[in-house]
Amino acid sequence: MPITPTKKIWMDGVLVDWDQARLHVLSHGLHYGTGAFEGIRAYRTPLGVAIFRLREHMERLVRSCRILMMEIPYDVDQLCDAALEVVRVNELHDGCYLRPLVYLGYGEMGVNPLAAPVNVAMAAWPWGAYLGDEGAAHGVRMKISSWRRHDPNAMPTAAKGTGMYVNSALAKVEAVKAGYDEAILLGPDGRVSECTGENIFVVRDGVILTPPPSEAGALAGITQATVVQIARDLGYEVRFESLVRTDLYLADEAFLTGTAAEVVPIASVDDRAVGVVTPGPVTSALQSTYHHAVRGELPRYEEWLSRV
Ligand code: PPE
Repeated sequence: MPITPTKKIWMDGVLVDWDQARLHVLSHGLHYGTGAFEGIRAYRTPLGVAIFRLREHMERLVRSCRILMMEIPYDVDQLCDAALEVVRVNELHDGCYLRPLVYLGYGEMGVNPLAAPVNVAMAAWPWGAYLGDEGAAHGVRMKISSWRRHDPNAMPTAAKGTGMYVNSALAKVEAVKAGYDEAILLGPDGRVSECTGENIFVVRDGVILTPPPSEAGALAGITQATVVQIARDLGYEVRFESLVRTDLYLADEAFLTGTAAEVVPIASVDDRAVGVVTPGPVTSALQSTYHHAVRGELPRYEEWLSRV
């Protein structure tokens, strides 16, 4: 998806012009995928633009870096302040997507990362529907990938590490080239893990099921956790449960969740239609409640917003 340039990018504590946000071609992270990132959204609310679940995202960034043994020279409060500043200086009053990135910079070559500098950058720009407006409204066509998700002893699946996204890109390209919108990856044990940039849910007999992230080798999605809470508040039963591919084929409804994607209904998996209408009633209720919560229209979820 194209990027719409804004004015300033925060780099190691300094706001630099968008076009000047450059780094050396021998930066460690570019060669070895040694970095961690977040994807965060801000939305226009009746009381001004607000970042959704900012602190939870920055806490996950810090956890990712702990796993990767990269010491961030900022604490969670400073990272949150930087994010608020980036939205403010770029005057993104209608909302935006934020991309904090921690990466090993220039100065060391060779796999051993320990002496490389840890750099931090944060950019924000307006970003539309990740899987398209049509997908968000009428559902996406999914394909189970021939690529497996990482074995947690090969790649730390709890970390949102930059290098791990080679696996996502391989699966995404395979799905798109075959005419689908998005891929579903199975874990090394054959159970459903997640998608290339989203978690997955199914609805069966009125119960909402989603794979438990750590067992499934999936990222513990903040949108997944948000939707679980919203669903329980709406009175649905929600269970974290392992799924196999036929659970997807036989689901009454299925949907994806992610910061960039938001809540997106699944129309089909491997050319088998999911349910009778897309979106189904449960998906619709969750999609609509999420839409209102992130936009500050539901007082119950006010604590999830950080006003800029
Ligand atoms: N799994 C993966 C692999 C993933 O990348 C994401 C977020 C999720 C699950 C959902 O996590 P959360 O956003 O906390 O609900 N993917 C981010 C990056 C997408 C990209 O293409 O870049 C995102 O949604 O911002």
